Amino acid sequence: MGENEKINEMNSKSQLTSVSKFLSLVLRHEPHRIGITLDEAGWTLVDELLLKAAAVGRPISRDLLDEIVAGSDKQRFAFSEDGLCIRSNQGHSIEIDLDLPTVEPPDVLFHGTALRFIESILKSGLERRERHHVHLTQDRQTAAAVGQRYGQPVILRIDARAMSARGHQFRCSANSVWLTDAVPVEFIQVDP
Ligand code: HQG
Repeated sequence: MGENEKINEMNSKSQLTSVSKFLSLVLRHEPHRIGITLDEAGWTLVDELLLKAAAVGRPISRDLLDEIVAGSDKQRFAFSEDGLCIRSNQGHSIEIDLDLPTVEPPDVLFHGTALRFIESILKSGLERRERHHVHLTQDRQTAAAVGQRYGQPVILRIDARAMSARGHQFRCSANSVWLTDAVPVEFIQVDP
């Protein structure tokens, strides 16, 4: 690959990341920022989203949007069956109901966090903080990457089977993020 092609590829990747972050912001946290509304399940009209984004100086082509929805490493967003609406698959802080059924979790789930949070987590368990749920993953690698966002990563191993046996409920988002209300300390082990 030539130098120019490399630069073009880097530019288009950083454009994808930047638009994806913008979409996370308006589809999970602050739709009012660009004057869109989400329905009770988090959906908004694609055409309106694109118009309003352009109006605030963040134009997104339909092709780019399709690429982000189809190709995002984490499948953060989804189109409705008729293709008219879009929503974030998880991660909201605003009040919406994704309407996911409760399901039996795998025996073990992981949560990636930072070393500086450990003392507090081992006192009060995992809390959902700004989001609707505590986010867990089946994949250790993913947990490590999430933990890395905050500093020195620590991976927590969650005894999901025991939690479920004690009546804690689990849901799984369309992009395979496991969601639960809270994880009490007794189900948490620091993964070596
Ligand atoms: C921590 C990404 C101290 C918790 C990922 C985390 C995820 C505590 C932070 C999604 C605590 C909350 C969500 C306690 C929890 N004391 N700290 N008692 N309880 N914490 O961002 O799970 O890229 O709300 O460990 O894949 O980090 O956005 O949650 O560090 O699915 O699509 O408080 O974000 O997806 O942080 O990340 P967050 P998270 P996207």
